[in-house]
Amino acid sequence: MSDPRLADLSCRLPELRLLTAAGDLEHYGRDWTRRWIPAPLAIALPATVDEVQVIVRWANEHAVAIVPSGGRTGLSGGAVAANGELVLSLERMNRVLDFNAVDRTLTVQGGMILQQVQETARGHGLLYPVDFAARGSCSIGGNIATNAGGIRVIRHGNTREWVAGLKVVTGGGDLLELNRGLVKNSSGYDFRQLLIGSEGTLGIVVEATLKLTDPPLPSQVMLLALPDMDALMEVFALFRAQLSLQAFEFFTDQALQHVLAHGAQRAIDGEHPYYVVTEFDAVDEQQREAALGVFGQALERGWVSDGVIAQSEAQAAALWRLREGITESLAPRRPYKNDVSVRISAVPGFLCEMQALLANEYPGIEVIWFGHIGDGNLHINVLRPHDLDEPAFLARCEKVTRLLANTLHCHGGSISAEHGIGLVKRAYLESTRSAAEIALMRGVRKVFDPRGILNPGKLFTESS
Ligand code: 2HG
Ligand code: ZN
Repeated sequence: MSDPRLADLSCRLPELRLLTAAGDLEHYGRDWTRRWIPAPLAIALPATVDEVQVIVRWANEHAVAIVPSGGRTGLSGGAVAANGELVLSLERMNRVLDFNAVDRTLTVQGGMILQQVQETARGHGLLYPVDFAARGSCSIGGNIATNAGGIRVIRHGNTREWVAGLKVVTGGGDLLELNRGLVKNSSGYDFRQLLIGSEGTLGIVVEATLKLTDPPLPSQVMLLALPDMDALMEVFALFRAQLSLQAFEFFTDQALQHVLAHGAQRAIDGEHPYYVVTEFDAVDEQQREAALGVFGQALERGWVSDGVIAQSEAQAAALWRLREGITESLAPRRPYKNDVSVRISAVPGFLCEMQALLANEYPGIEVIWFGHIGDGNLHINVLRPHDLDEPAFLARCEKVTRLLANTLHCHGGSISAEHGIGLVKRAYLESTRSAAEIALMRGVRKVFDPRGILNPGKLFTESS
């Protein structure tokens, strides 16, 4: 190791796997945002909690920043290393440590891939219910760091609801064992909850004890075509009142066009402004009949223009692909991403106001709307027009986001619903959190990470 700091780290941990090849720096230094040029100092792949602690202490002594790294599927620049940081990848810490059938918990290392968590739970006849399209690549530690949500929040809530215990290494190098899987624990501040959603700025999640639940009931998947947003909200209210919803997701016709161009199969003929993919419990014939009845009511009232009910698992997967394939289909256009939330009741007002504002201020700009409308979480992807270069596009997007942030502020919403703040949204944090809150956040960070070595620059700038 030519860098004396790395030589010292290798000396302290001769077994530690350290990567410095250009390809590795590039691979581990970026996440799915693709906006920053990766430039980490090196990549460390510890295999034990002890190694993580030694690395953090070494980083404190040498004033080297650490970027904790999972699957790097994040969309807000939270796992980017563009400033000579050490990327601390948890990918080798990916084992199951314990399954407890009585407690219904699964304890895993922080680098375990979400899909493996889900499959392990299934293998025990139980369910880990947090789910989203990046399941095959994202890590549980990253899910916890961003309080990831996804497509089943309407039924099961966010990641926060499913963490019974955490082991974290703080920015000072201490190992904290938080809540230890307890169901009840009224003994002061719950640091576990504070760590969830802290975007790697307070501690590194090395182990998590996850709650599991009953396996899902047999379900049905339906695709609906809708004429307008008011109708969509009526359908949501009707379906929520009459069926037991597992998911209720929406996308626009523009979003659909991108997924179809990317190889998905059209399921409904004609052009409709909005679509919903919904999944609900359908245990027996009676429930399936009831669902058809509810669909019939929506059709009769003109809230739905067309619909399809999946008749097989393959068809259900094909309908889900129309929604889950949107991100991948847009990726080649490197969209500017927004991930916002408002209260469910505020969705139609917010959406109409934003659409009108955007059409007025930025005619011709292509904006793709989709998301978890049943939770009030909308994804707004802005696409670069072919005649605009990247810097000009980004400058325009910043303006759009400022507009969005102001509108969200008026609607009492959040600039990040489930992706985190990261580098992408840190300039807009104050549209969602008050000055007093941000001052407290900075203070908390100082307590957990006195030298500010954990993921600096994400969430907020370090200077003030
Ligand atoms: C989803 O809901 C993800 O599919 C990604 O949160 C959203 O690509 C996006 O903007
Ligand atoms: Zn989402």
